[in-house]
Amino acid sequence: MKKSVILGVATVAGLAAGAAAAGTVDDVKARGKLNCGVATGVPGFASPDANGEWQGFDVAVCRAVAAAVLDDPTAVEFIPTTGKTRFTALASGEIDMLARNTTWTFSRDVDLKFEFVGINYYDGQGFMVPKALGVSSAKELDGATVCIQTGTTTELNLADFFRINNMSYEPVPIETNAEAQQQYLAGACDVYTTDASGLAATRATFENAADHVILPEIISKEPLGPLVRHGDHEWGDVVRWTLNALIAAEEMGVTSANIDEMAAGTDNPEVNRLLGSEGTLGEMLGLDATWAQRAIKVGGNYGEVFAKNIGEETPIGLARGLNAQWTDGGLLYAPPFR
Ligand SMILES: N[C@@H](CCC(=O)N[C@@H](CS)C(=O)NCC(=O)O)C(=O)O
Repeated sequence: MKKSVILGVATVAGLAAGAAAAGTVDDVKARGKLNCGVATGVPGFASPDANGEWQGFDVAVCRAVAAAVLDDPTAVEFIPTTGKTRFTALASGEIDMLARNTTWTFSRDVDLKFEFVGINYYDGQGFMVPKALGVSSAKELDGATVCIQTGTTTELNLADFFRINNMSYEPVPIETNAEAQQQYLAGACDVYTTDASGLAATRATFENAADHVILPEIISKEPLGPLVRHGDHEWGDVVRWTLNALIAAEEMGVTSANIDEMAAGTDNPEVNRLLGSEGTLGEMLGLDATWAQRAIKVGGNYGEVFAKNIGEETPIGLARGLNAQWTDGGLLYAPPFR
């Protein structure tokens, strides 16, 4: 008798945990808003424009998910997070997902219990120095003072790099990219190190960008991507396949210019499944047939989002590089829509 009571309690507890863990899609729908964690400000990736509207490459992922789930790309509460606060914000449920220059690592997955749903930018850590310092390689940085954002992989890679090369450095710990920029320009540190994309974004805002050089060494792998909490697979699937939809759309030639025409039906069955004129992929995801269409319409396919926010025609000027489609020699490779 006692045993069955205990079992009963355990089962209910298990179910309750399952229900709570599986509820983010429903929570977002009930709230009518997606709580999306972003950076405090990295131009091109996530920053508010002159009208206070969040813009950027990471912001675009939040808006695409809101469009897919809520049919409204503006139904997003953007929650700025620092390197230190981002994981607590996600673990506590303050945010539904994090889309913020965040590197997929073993310990963030296994120990912190987050699920990276994909990679939206393949990056690596670099160094920026004032030209006047006369340094041309990171191996010449022995004894340098280094501005470094706390709670990041950057901090750890820096320690590894200097150790491997038998060099010493003095860290100048900072909390946000804005603070790093300010400290670096004020000469509080000789070097600013972060993800190379972040260096390009930061340098683009300098009055005299040409006075600063990004050194040739890339000392780490920084696969950046959106993440959710472990345990809620339905929600993980929604975010994962929304990102994949943007990537696949580029590969399949679906653009913001032709999407309405293609949505009516094409002679490519995978395009039809992606855009919902064939098959039931939306239903499988707990959404409707046109979820991916809405996600793609917000800012276009992955390539359009890249070009508009951080690409070579923008002040940030990033080349596609590793972030080209696999068909162009890059690493972007969305699994099949079938
Ligand atoms: N990718 C690294 C570093 C991420 C990071 O915090 N980068 C800085 C420099 S670009 C940043 O995004 N700052 C945003 C902010 O301060 O708002 C990580 O995941 O730990």
